[in-house]
Amino acid sequence: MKITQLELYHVAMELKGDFETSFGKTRIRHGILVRLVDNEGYEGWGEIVSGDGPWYSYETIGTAWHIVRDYLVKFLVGEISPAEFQKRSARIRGHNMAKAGIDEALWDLYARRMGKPLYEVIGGEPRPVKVGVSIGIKRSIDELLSVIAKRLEEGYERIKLKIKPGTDIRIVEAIRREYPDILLQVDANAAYSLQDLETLRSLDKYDLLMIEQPLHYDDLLDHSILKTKIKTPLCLDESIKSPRHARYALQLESTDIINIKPGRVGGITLSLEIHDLWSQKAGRPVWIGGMLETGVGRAILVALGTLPGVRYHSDISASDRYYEEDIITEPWTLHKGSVIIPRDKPGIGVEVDMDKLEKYTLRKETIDIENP
Ligand code: OSB
Ligand code: MG
Repeated sequence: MKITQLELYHVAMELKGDFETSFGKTRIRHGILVRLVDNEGYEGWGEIVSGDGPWYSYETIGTAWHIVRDYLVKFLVGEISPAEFQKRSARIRGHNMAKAGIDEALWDLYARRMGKPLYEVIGGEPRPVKVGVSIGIKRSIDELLSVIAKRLEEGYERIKLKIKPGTDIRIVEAIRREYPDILLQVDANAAYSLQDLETLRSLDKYDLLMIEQPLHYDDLLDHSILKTKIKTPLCLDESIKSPRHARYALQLESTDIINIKPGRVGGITLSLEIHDLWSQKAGRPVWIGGMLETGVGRAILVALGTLPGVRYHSDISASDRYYEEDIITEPWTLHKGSVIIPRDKPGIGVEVDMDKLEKYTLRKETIDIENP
């Protein structure tokens, strides 16, 4: 396929409520939508999940725009495929979120040209995807309990709680008292160190599915030490930045489970590599993580959620968990059994509502691939 045009949209969408993690609070969610057009008029969409600041990772809207505009577009010249893009863009060190946006749009375009749904093209199974909901840090336990009650009523069967030092044992204890049997897990977003071993160990009592990224965002070694000292299964998010990191984590025994986020690891191609290494070769479970994506990014998560190695509920909630209004024509909805159903339409299976997209766009740029 031959790409003729690339469009970037910096969107700012207000979340229904604050989303607070150990690294900060988000109310307006920033992201970049990527649209590619080929010489036959097909389009492909991707989403760059870098935030408004270097909090979850070092990437920002500004760095991603720069990397796409000044470097990645050059790799789109001539005959291109998702695999060819990997080869060409491997020269760029890091900037995985920027690369992921382009990689995803290429996969969408590739699948639309074949007239097949993306999930099928990447080797997924035609089945609903089990999903849960990620709940931010709240001001009080009462507020947290009422949010959880609402989410359970909506049909989410698995709850992920954000924790940080001082807001951990107390809240898990309160939730377990109210709900002894729900599927519950916690995510620390790198807020602890091995000094906090006693706190982390006391979570063992609460029958958690896993604890996600308790230690430093770059760490694989301390996690391997922690893993021998606690019973709760460990899951890594921030630390697994590439298939290489997944291999290190396996060798070092740093974690039981990996949360695969296409944005964090550089896109679909690399997500598939991590999935294959961790689940096919190592026989360990993975699940798909989210970054508060719009319906476009969410569609990519849904496709990845159908992969055979995904054996935990994924962080892919319905559009209305995040936004009053999504930018796609048919928002993602939750179905009975806590599932989201992949769509049997070509590519990512959603259409962007261009009026809505423009409404939330702060900045747009169109680049002619042959004459950038
Ligand atoms: O650590 O998984 C995380 C959102 C933004 C940044 C990091 C994380 C998250 C979530 C939300 O937990 C997952 C989602 O519902 O998109
Ligand atoms: Mg996480």
